[in-house]
Amino acid sequence: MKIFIDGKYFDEKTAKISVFDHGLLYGDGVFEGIRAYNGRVFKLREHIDRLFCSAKAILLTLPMSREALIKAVIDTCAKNKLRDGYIRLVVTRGVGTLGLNPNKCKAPAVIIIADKIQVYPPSMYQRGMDIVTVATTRNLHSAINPAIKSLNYLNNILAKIEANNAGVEEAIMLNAEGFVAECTADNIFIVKGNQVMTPPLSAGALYGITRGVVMELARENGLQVSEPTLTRYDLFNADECFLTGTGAELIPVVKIDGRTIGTGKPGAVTKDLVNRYHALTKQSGEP
Ligand code: PXG
Repeated sequence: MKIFIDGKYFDEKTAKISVFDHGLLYGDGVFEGIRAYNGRVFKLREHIDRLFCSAKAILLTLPMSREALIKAVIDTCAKNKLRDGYIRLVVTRGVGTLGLNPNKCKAPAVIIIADKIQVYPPSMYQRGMDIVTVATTRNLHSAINPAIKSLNYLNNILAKIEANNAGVEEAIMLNAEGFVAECTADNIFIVKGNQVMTPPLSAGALYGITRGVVMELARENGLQVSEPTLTRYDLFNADECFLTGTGAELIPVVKIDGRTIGTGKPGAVTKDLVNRYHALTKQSGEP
């Protein structure tokens, strides 16, 4: 495997960053998780745009232009002959001193890893997931804004551990007001009649790329799409529920906090959106 670090390619064993990198010392940095399908990188420009937005929010000036980053991602896939897989693009604050001050960091580090990912077992896509709400809430907008895809994922990791301790794979995270925000690495949707709903960004959801694609697919299919504030009650009483994310793609949810959702099987709207999503990933993306 060839890994891109600051314009050079390294083997897996020699791809290393400094112990003084503030990405490691403080989680000071931003990242993207991107997928390639059929030799094309899916929604690459959208991911690069979100990376720039995350970087801007943490006052990190990216050392490469949008076009150069796009080219680096595509080149890293090509070097690894990766036609279907997962790309992790990381930008850290770079090497600095012991001490928080980011001004002591000389230059941000850009890392690109092109590999494979399997977030959930295939049987879970067939049967649907069982998920739970956990105690750890999404960050406040006034703390680390939850829209920033930063290297500081400990909040979500804690929520994931709580889900695992409850014997399930994914957690619903509420915001500080008790409204549904999203899951630890996925956005959440419910279906009620011909309405498809997902929490708004103001509720603490990440501006998910897959979320946006699925909203568009649902609209094209004549469904009503909205972003209301949702409570657990709304989830429990939905006809269908599913999660979206670059890693997970689109996965049905059939049980939440012990309540069976709809018929307890992946619903018709969800299955249709899954098919449409797969059809789209096969036909689009950067060459
Ligand atoms: N919410 C959070 C908190 C995320 O981290 C999503 C929603 C879905 O967003 P996208 O843009 O991917 O539709 C994410 C994305 C991993 C992994 O390594 C995590 C994500 C994506 C890909 C891989 O587990 N998180």
